[in-house]
Amino acid sequence: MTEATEQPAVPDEIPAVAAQRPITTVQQHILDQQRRFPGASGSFSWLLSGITLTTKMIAARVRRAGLIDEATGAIGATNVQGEVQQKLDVYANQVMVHNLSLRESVAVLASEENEQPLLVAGEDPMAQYGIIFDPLDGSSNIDVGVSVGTTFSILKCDPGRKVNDLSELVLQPGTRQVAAGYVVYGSSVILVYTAGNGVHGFTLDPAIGAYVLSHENIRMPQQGKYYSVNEAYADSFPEVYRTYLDRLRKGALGQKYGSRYIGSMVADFHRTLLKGGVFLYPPTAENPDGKLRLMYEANPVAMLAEQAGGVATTGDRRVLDVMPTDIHQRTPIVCGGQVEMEDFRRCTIEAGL
Ligand code: P6P
Repeated sequence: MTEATEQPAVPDEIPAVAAQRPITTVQQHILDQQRRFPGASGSFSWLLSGITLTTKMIAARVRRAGLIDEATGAIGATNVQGEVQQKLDVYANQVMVHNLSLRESVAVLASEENEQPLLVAGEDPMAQYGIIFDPLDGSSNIDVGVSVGTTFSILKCDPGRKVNDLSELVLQPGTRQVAAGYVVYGSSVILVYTAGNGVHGFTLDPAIGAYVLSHENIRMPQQGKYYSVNEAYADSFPEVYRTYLDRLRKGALGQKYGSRYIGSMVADFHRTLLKGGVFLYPPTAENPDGKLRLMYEANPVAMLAEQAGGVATTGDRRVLDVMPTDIHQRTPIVCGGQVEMEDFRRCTIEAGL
């Protein structure tokens, strides 16, 4: 029988807490994940480092909103969406495009802030990914200190494919996402991502400037306590939504739900992901197709929800199955735990939808 090898003693100079709780950074986590996929190159982790670097730069500026002129207020222009651009919208978009363009595996970038996608591949054979993102979602909340976020969706694409319009390279259903995630700039800065193997959260440790694993393998609770919707538009919601919300308020699911609505999708979804419940943005009179964008808001959120055991629909079908026709197209979304979403499905059936 071989001599059991002595476990090497933990060197004295490592503080006890470090020995008890090893730090896992997001880069380490990605590399560990990639080891599960033979043949996966390190290009994905290098690509993701472009996103983590960008969001650290955004976080640094969000944290100083109110102290520096560059971080608050509007620039006096509107973006392709016709929305007033905040200074931080422009900054966040510039750093996201710059940092990701330097990653040789990136072929195409599509941003909420740019009408058309950007081809950044050049002739590099390594270029295989398209990244669709909202550099700063909910930016109108910055001046009042409310959480904002960055969202991203990563697809494989072939920059060599002859297309009439660059959008064709990334107009793929959400089921084709190879990864998706967000960063919420809230009471702490948290990166949440999935590469199809569960959902994992990393908190930015300002002491060391690194995203450290803090929420491994997040599971959305089967049932929560809150619904999250902008009730100001309730009169114009389709009837099935009003019926559903009424059921939640009156205890039809075994408890009377409370309401939480921050008005920043990333923050409202992050709470739903961790605590359960349901987040919804229904069709309204002002936005008959819903307000949220399919490619860089609904799809990332839907992939995360499903990977965490939740459900995400457009109201009548799975978000991830929608075949997009425009990178900025909108969609209604209902996204939550199994219990809430089963009841919503039942309401749609009873409504004959
Ligand atoms: P409303 C922020 O502007 C945003 O795009 C999402 O982050 C958020 O969920 C939604 O719009 C809020 O819209 O109409 O409720 O103000």
